[in-house]
Amino acid sequence: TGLFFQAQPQLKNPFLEDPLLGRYLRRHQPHQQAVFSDLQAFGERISGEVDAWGRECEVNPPRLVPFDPWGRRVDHIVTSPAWQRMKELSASEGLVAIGYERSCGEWSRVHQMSKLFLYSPSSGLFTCPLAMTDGAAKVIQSLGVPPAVDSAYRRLTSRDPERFWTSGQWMTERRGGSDVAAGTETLAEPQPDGSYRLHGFKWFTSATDADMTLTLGRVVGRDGSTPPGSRGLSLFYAEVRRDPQGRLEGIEVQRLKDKLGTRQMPTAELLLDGLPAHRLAEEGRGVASIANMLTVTRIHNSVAAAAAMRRVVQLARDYATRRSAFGRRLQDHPLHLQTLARMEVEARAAFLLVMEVSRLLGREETGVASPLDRHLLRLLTPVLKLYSAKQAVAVVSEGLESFGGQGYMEDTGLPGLLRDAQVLSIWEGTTNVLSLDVLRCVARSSGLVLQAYFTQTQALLGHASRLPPLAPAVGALEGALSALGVFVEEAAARPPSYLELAA
Ligand code: MFK
Ligand code: FAD
Repeated sequence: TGLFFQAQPQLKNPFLEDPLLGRYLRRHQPHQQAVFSDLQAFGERISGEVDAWGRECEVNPPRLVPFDPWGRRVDHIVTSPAWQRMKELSASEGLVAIGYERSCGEWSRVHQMSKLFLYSPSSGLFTCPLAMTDGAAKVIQSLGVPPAVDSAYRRLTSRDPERFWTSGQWMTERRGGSDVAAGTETLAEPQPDGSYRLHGFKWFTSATDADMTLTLGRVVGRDGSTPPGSRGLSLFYAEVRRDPQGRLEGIEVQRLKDKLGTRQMPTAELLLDGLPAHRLAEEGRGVASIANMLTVTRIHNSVAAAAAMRRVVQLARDYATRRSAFGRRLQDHPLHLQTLARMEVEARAAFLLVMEVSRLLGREETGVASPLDRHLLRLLTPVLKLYSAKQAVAVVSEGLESFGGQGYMEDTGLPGLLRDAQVLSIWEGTTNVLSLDVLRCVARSSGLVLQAYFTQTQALLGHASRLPPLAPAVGALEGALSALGVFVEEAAARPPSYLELAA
C-alpha cells in the first residue's frame, strides 16, 4: 500500500493540445507563422512555469494591511510574488499590447484573445486586471486619447514591465451594480484647475492594486445640486497614488471581500474621500462612454469561460488515459467517453463564438467592418457573455466529476476552476441584465441587429444544407428562423422600447 500513487492528469503545452485552435488559425489567420510561433512558445511557458505561479496565487492570496505598526493608516494590499510576476509576464508577452499594436491588422484581436485563451486558467486570475486594462485603453482610445491620459494610455498598452500599468473599473456601488444609474452616489466636486475630487463608496473593486481606474460619478453644480439618473453620470479617470507619508491619496480601503472564488486577486470596498480625478468625456455621457469598456471586458469574460471549459476537458481527457476502473482505462468506457464528448462540444462551441466576436471587434477597430459586422458585434457580445458563462459553470462542474473524488480535493487545484467559473455569470452584467441588453440593442437599432443575425445565419445555413448529414438540422433551424423573421419585421416596423419587448 505504501507504493500506491494515484494517476495524475498532466498539463501539456495547451496550444499543442488544442487541435481546434490550431485548425481555426490555420484556416483564418493570415499571419500564421508569427502567430503560431508566438502561441507555441507561450504555451510552453504556461505548462512549464506559469501554471505553477497561478497555483501560488491561489494558495498565497492577497491580504490587507490597514495600519503600520505605529498606527498610521497605510492601506497596503500585499500580493504574492507570483501575482507580481504575472504583471511582468503580461507586459512582456503583450497580452494587452497586441490588441493596440495591430501588427496582424484586423486579425490582431483574434491573436490577442487566442493568447489569453491559453493563459486564462493558469493566470491566477491576472486576466481580470488585464480585461479591465484593455477596456480602459479602449475607452481612452475611443475618446481620441485626450492629452491628460496620453501617458496612461501608453502605459496600459506597453510591453515594458517597468512602464506597464493595470487599470481598475469601479462601477458598482452599495445601492446597485446592475442599475448603475440609480445606484451611483459618488459626487464629483469641480476644482478651480478644472479637475475634480471624488467622494463616494465603491462596493466592489477588483484587482485593487491597479495603478489607475475609470469610474463614474455625478458632477456637483454651483448650487450644490447633482443631476439624477443615467444622464447624470460622468466618466472619470483617477490614478492610485500615495502621498509623501505613504498614504493613499483620497482613498481608504475599507476591507477585502471574503469570496467564494477569485481568491487569487484582491477585491476591495473603497471609500473615496476626495480622490483627485479628471473627467474624460462630456458631462452626463458616463454610461455611454464606459460601454466601450463593457464590450471589451465582456469578451474577455467569454475568453475566460471558454478557456475554463477547454482546460477541464484537456485535463479530463488526459486523466481518462491514465485512470482505470473495472479493468479498463476510463477512455475505454463508452459512457465516460460520451460525457467527455458532450463537454468537448460545449467547449468547441464557446471557443468558436469567442473567436467570431473577437474577429468582429478586430474588423471594427481597423475600419474594415461592414454595417452587418457592427450590428453582429453589438448583438453577439452580450449573447456570448451570458451563454458562455452559464455553460462554463455546467461544463467545469461536469469536468470535476470526471476525476471522481479527486475532482473535489482542494490541493489538486481542480475545485478552484469551478469556484472561479461561478463568478463569470455575475460580474460584467448578470445573465438577465445582459438579456435585457440584447433587447435594448434590438429595439434601439429598430430590429436591424436581429436582421443582421438573420441574414448571417441564413447564409451559414445555405452552406450547411450542402452537407448531407446536417440536412435534417438545417430544416428545423430554417423553421425557427422564419418564426423569428416575423418578430424582426415587427420590430423594424415599430421601434418598441426594450422593456416592451421584454414583456
Ligand atoms: C476574467 C476576465 C473577466 C473580466 C473582469 C471583470 C472584473 C469585474 C468588473 C465588473 O464587474 S465591473 C462592473 C460591471 N457592471 C456592469 O456590467 C453593469 C451591468 N449593468 C448594465 O450593463 C446596464 O445595462 C447599464 C448600466 C449599462 C444600464 O445603464 P442605463 O443608464 O440604465 O442604460 P441606458 O440608459 O439604456 O443606456 C445609456 C447609454 O449607454 C445609451 O447610449 P445613448 O445615451 O447614446 O443612447 C446606451 O445605448 C449605452 N449602452 C448601454 N449598454 C451598452 C451601451 N452601448 C453599447 N453597448 C452596451 N452594452
Ligand atoms: P443586483 O443588481 O442587485 O442583482 C441581483 C439580481 O437581480 C441578479 O440576479 C440580477 O440578474 C437581477 N436583476 C437586476 N436587475 C434586473 C432586471 N432589470 N431584470 C431582471 N433581473 C434583474 N464591480 C465593479 O464595478 N468593479 C469590479 O471590479 C467588480 N469586481 C467584482 C468582483 C467579484 C468577485 C464580484 C462577485 C463582483 C464584482 N463587481 C465589480 C460587481 C459586479 O459587477 C456586480 O455584483 C454585478 O454587476 C451585479 O450587481 P449587484 O451585485 O448590485 O446585483
